[in-house]
Amino acid sequence: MTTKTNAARARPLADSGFASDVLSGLSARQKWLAPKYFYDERGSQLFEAITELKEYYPTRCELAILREHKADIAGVFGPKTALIEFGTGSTRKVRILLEAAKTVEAYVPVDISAEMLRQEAQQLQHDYPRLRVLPVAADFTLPFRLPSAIVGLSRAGFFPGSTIGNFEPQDAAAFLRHAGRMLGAHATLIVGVDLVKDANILNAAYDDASGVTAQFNLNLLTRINRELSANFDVDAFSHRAFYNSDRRRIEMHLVSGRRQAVNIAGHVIEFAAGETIHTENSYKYTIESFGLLAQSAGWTPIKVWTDGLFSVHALAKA
Ligand code: AVJ
Repeated sequence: MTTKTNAARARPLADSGFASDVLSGLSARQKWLAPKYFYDERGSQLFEAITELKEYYPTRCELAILREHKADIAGVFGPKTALIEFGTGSTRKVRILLEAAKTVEAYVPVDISAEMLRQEAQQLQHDYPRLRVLPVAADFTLPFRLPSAIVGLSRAGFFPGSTIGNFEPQDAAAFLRHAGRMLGAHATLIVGVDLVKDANILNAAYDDASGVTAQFNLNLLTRINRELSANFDVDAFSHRAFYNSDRRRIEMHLVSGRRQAVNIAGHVIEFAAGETIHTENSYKYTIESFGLLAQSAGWTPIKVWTDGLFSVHALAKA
């Protein structure tokens, strides 16, 4: 047995998924990496900084829509409701709904990052002593077991942030179907969705003047260097983001500034000058196109709140 095999065996399971995803993505003809890997500690901090940029409107718009319409949004929940949030980073958004949603008796934040989840749940429980806060550490895209303490409550889902934009449209439909199965009959679902708009606004939001989004994108290479003992020369790559209007998506890439070879976990990956790694898609919808997608996945659009830039949809089981 070689030393390399031993090293690979010795890695904790959680890392081996990252290593094999990176190696398979960088072995494809169009090199690519999954955007979920942006969010190590530094990446999460950089994303927070993105949400404060003047060019990055989605977070600000969604918060304003939630604040302005919280009573209306809470109005779609049943009389005794368990609110299940898919992929809770922070509880900042759900807190706005909880202020208005007096019929919510239990809150189930679901997130893969167990430590952040525990802290957020504990703080929320402290602030809402009468709410049953029941965190579930799980990958929200896969089936998970709901806490037995919510039996007898009607169920509503919450999926803010336009995270759904990271999925290919067919995967977004598959996710909505999965959420429908998890929530059961008569459920409702509140989803935040970024809208198609002028390409200049979109391009600025993903290529800000101060370069924070560039740092966020490039941090993926720093993370690979650290966690997979790779040797990317991060300065030899640059950030590229543009709106692909045919596919209604922002694409983010990392562009190799020169021909180069990189070692990653004992493998060699070669780059031509100008070759890119496709690191993210952020799909944009119209109110209508998202409604159709939801319908194709077993949901009926019942209400939508928008400021023209961003939208919050209420869906009910078809
Ligand atoms: C967290 C997926 C909603 O697509 O706008 C922000 C991620 N990427 N700037 C988005 C992101 C670059 C963000 N989502």
